[in-house]
Amino acid sequence: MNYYMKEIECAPRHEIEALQSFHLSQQIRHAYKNVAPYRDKMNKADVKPEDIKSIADLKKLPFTTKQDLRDNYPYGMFAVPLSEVVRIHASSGTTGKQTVVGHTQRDIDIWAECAARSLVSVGGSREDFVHVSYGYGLFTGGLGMHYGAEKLGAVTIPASAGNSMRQLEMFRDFGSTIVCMTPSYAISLIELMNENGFSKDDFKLKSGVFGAEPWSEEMRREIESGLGIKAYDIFGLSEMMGPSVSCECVYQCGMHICEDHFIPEIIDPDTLQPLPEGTQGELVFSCITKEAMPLIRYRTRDIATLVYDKCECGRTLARMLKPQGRTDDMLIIRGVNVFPSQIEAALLGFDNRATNYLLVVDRVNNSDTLEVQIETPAEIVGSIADLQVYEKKAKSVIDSAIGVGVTIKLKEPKSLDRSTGKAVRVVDNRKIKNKFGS
Ligand code: DLL
Repeated sequence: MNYYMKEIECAPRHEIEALQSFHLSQQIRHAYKNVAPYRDKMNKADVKPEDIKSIADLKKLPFTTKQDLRDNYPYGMFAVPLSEVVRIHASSGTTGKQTVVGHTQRDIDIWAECAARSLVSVGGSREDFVHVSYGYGLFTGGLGMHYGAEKLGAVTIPASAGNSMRQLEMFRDFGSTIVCMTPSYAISLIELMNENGFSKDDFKLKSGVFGAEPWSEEMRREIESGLGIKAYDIFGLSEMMGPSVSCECVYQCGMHICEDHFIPEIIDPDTLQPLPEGTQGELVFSCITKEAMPLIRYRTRDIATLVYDKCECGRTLARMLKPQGRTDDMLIIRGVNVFPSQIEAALLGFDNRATNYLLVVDRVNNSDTLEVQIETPAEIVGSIADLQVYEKKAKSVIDSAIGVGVTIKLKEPKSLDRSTGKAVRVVDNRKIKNKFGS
């Protein structure tokens, strides 16, 4: 088994915790001294930096939310003078005002090291050709994996997202071995390969790190068979760093968190109380080595589970199991909580070709409706009887998976949008109506 930093990745738990306690107490002093919003919050909670001596004291600290970052837009959460900042990234702002994140040179170096660690944990080495098809720019996917691949010493291919035929030609001509992209973009590329006579045997690809959006085990199987690779999950958020906060290893049983830089917690999003190991809840992170923008108990809104037992790969770093989605993506349909990822799993379990789908939520006569739009498989387009059977079967598997009755709308083949980045899977018309007060 190869590791990028074995001494950390396989350290005994007590050593990891001692390191975290040390960095946490330093970080709290740094944040209290240099970031007014943290100082104000801690004063209000009657906590002083001296009270935080170890990770056991973490629960004394107030939470930080995306709203705090928005309230202090753009630079109010920075802990260093702007002359120390070498890079800025920003979240897309699709759910409100965008949030800005700064990095010092040391922050960038640590990020690159975490990304190199991820690539090694999926079997990468300096012999690899790392093809980066995440978008480059304020989005962290492209530059994050780019710096990691260079740090590793691999051949880095900064393809960025889009221009999809060219991506396939580059896979073939440049000998790409590891790909980095969103899972939904991988699905679009597989479709394009099949339409244009490319075979997975034309490529030397062996693995890929896919993240930036939730994706199911069923989707993993489609990507693995379509590209002839092992597909690994990678997680991160721009507020903390970007990709490589955590990444799977070759055992594909949860993403190892870079715990020397990030302390994870799981809380109940209603009571805000920490939940025990193995319980699903909201993921909270504290960034304990970030210089430019420390994040203390940041509520990610992602729903996940933490496990701490030693992995078969030898790593002792805590793992987060595949995030189910975000609390703000969860749909409440006639009082029932539904995650889009549950529908994806049921749909692909029924028909593995149904990788492009759209959920349209509405309110009709004061009752919620959920329409699942699926592209009709080309083979059954001409047969009304086959279409009816297909629709009925799709409805029955989804209804029983989520416990709510849905409507199926079969769409023309290729009529739904294809994604090069994060796919839009849900259109919630209720939100639009509510905005206007109805
Ligand atoms: O998506 C960073 C990233 C880039 C991660 C490339 C992995 C690969 P943001 O745009 O700030 O950053 O979005 C962060 O995306 O809170 C999750 O809701 C979601 N997310 C990221 N990775 C995963 C994943 C990047 N592997 C938000 N599974 C996070 C599920 C993910 N959701």
